Amino acid sequence: MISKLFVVICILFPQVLTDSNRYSFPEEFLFGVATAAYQIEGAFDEDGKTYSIWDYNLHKNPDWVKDRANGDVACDSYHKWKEDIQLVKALGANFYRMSIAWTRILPSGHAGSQINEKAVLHYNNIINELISEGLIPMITIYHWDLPQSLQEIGGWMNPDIIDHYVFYAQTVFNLFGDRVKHWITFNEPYHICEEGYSGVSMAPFFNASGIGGYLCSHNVLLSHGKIYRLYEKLYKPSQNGKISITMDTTWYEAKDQSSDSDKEAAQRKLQFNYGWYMHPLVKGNYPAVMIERIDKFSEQEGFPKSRLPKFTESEIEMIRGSYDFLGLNHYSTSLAEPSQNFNQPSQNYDTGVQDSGDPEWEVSKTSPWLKDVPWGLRKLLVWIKEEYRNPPLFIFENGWSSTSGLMDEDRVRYINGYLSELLKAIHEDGCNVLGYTHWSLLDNFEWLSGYSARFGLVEVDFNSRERTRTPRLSYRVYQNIIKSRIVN
Ligand code: GBH
Repeated sequence: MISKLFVVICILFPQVLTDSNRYSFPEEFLFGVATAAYQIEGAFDEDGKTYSIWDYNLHKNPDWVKDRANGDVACDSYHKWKEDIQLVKALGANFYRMSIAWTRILPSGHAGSQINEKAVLHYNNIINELISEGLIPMITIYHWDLPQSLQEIGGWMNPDIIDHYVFYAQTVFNLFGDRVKHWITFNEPYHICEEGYSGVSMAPFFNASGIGGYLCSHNVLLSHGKIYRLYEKLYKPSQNGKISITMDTTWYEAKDQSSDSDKEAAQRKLQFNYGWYMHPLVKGNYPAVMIERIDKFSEQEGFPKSRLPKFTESEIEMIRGSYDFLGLNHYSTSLAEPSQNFNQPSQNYDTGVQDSGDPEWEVSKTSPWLKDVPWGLRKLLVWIKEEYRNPPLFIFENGWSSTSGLMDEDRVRYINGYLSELLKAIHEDGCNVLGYTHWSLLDNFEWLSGYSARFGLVEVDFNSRERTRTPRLSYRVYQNIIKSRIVN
C-alpha cells in the first residue's frame, strides 16, 4: 500500500525522485574542517620561528593588504589550539585538516638544517590531542609559507627547491608519521605558482608573467613526485599512511551554451587550471593543449625555448600515479568565452579565455570572486570523473566568505546548496568522493583581504586580546548535517 502510494506520488511529483534530500552520505564518508598555519597561528617570531615569504613581504609592504593586516597574531591558534580542537570535536567532525609551518620546524629552511624542538613539541601536542579526541589529523605539508631564506635563492623557481622540500617533508614524516596517516604535500599549486611567481596577489609577489608560474609548477610537481616515491619506499611499509595533493579549480561553463568556441574555451580553461596538475598526476605529462599553445606562443614571442618546461620520460613516470587519493578545493563557477585580449607573455594569453559572472548569481559581499553556484560543483565532479577515470577524491576546501555576525544565512544557503549537489554527484553520477572539508573552522587571515573576508563557521573577534571564538548559525547547520548525514 505504502509503496503504491509512493509510486503515485513519484508520478505526480517527479522531483521527489531527484530531490537530493532523500540521499544520505555513505557510512564511510568523512567530514572535516580546514585551516592553514599562517592564516591562524600568529606567534610569528615565537619559539625559534623564522620569517616565511608572507612574514617578510607583509612586514616590508604593509599597504599591500587590506587594513594593513598581517598574520603576526591572526587567531592566536599557536596558543589557543586546544580551544580550536574542542570546536572541531563539538562539531562532530571526523577530521581536522591543518598545515605545518616549515619555518617553525626548520628555522634555517634548507635541507640538512637543525630541527627546532619547540616546534616539534607544539605540533606533537596538537596531533596527540586530536587523536585522543578521536579526530583524524590530515596534514598539509606546504600551505604557502616558504621560508624567506629559500626565496632568497629563487624559491620555487630554482630546481634546488626540490631537495629542500623533500628534506622538510621527510622530517615531518620522521617526526609525526607514526600518528599522521593522511598527508597533503601541497595546497593549490596554481596559487603558489601562478599568483606567487607570475603575478602579485600571493607571496613572493614575483611577477614574472607567463614564465614564473610554469617554472614553479614544474618544481612543485617534481617535488611532489619525488616525495611520494620516497614515502612509498621508505615510510609506507612501516607507517602505512596515504599521500595526496590538493588542487583548486573554479568550474568553467560556456558563456553561450550553443557556442562551440565558448564550450572549447571552458574546457581549455579547465585544462590550464586543474589539468595543469591533474594531467601529469593521472595521465602523465602536461595536457596537450598546454604544450601546443605555450610552445607556439613562446616561439612567436622569440623565446629560445618554450616557456613551459619539459619533463623527461622518467620524470613523467615518477609523477604519474603519485597519489593514494586526490584533493579538490572548489569554491565557485565562472562563464568562459575565447579571448586573446591579454598581455604577452602571460598564462592568460596562453589560455586565451575571458571569464565572467552571471548577474543572476549571488556574489559574496566580502570576496567579489566568490559566487554561490552549487550546480557547478556537481558538473565539475562529473567532469573529473570522466576526464580522470573517477579517481578517489577528497574535497579539501569549499566555503563562503561572509561579513562579521553570527546569523550567517548566506553561508548556510551555500553549504546546503553545495552539499545537496555533492549528494547528487555521489548517488546519481557515481562520483568517487570520499570526504568533504569546509573552509574554514575559524575566521582567519584571508591573504590580501586581511580579516575583512570571513570564512569561519566560528566567528573570531580580532579586536579582543583573547581572539574570542563564537560559533555561527552555519556551525550548527554543518553539525546537524554531519550528525544526520542528510541535507535539509
Ligand atoms: C583557498 O584558495 C586557500 O587554500 C585558502 O588558504 C584560502 O583562505 C581560501 O581558499 C579562500 O580564498 O581577491 O580577486 O585577487 C582559493 C583560491 C585565493 C581564490 C585568493 C581567490 C583571491 C582572488 N583563492 N583569491 S582576488
